[in-house]
Amino acid sequence: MQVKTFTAKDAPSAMARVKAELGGDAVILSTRKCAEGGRSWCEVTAALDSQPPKARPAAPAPDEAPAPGWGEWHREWDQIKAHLTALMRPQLDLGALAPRQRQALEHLEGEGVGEGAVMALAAALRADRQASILAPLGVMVAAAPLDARHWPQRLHAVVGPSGSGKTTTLLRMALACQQARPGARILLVNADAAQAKGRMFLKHYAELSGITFREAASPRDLAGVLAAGQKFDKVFLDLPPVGAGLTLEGYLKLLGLSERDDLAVHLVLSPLYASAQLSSYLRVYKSPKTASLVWTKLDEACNYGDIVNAAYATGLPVSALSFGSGLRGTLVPAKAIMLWKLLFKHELPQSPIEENRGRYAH
Ligand SMILES: Nc1nc2c(ncn2[C@@H]2O[C@H](COP(=O)(O)OP(=O)(O)OP(=O)(O)O)[C@@H](O)[C@H]2O)c(=O)[nH]1
Ligand SMILES: [Mg+2]
Repeated sequence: MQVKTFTAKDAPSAMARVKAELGGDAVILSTRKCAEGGRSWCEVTAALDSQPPKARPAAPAPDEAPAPGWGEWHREWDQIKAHLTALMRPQLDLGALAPRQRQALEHLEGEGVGEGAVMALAAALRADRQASILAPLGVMVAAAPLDARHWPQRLHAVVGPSGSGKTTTLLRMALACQQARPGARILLVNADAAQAKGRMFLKHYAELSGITFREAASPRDLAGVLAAGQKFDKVFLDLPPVGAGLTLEGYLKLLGLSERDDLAVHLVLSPLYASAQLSSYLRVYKSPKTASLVWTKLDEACNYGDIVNAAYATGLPVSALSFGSGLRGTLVPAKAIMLWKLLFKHELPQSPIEENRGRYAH
């Protein structure tokens, strides 16, 4: 992430410098008119995502990580945490921050970012009044774009709540892989036997695209399909929502997948859930194998604070963003700059397909 301040005689000239140096993808963080000794000028601070972030977010401290299991005490613990945060809030001297840092934090709060994450960001900013909000935010919310370089695993599974967009995400992942690696042998496996619609959908598009499709109705079937699928370069696995009273960790054990080191599990979520619901999903679906978060239905959301909340609670990077129900041009590998545009400008990622450009901006 490059953050740079540009100075020019007026705002249009400063913006022209931003565009010339950082290009059209730059996000404007602040614009300031300055005057001194009869001289006036304009300062524009802009950011550009130049490289994937080097540092993965630090693993959350044990007391921040979602606890395994499910029960009444989770709700109580959430309430205790909320009270503690409310008590700590007055200690958080936002006045010690630079105005633009404070504005950025207030914007994030309005966006639905929870108090825990806001306080952690404020604490990081207090150390440096010059620092851009994107510095601590980039550490808290990492992007690991869903491509072969970042995700070399052979087996990719999607998990998540019912209707979150798992099946459509999986199919778009398989199609993107086919496009990126023509000739690659790809296997699509449906292990969600209860969902006739999703199964037919996957089967239909797999056949149309020349991708091999298999079904597995039980853990035994799945073991057989995966064993027989050794010759495939990439295997994409559609898993059903985890049943009541179970956690993903337990469910993966049941399926014989918990020890596989060629497996990456992507948790598919949308920012449309209430915050208690999101916390409960994160508890259920955080497991040693959960490797990334895929955000869907961004086109239907009115704010995006949950992207920060989920990253803060789990320490997981965001791998892909989905912003439409169609199959083409609606799922993109996540980049940090796309997250900042969502959070600060409500701007959806641009579709890679020319004819869709601009359709989704709001
Ligand atoms: N607007 C919008 N709709 C989406 C997006 N992603 C998926 N959908 C739609 O959401 C609905 C559910 O998607 P699925 O992929 O079937 O979700 P699922 O998680 O597999 O659902 P179950 O298998 O029933 O648990 C479908 O109508 C999709 O077209 C998105 O990014 N934006
Ligand atoms: Mg499905």
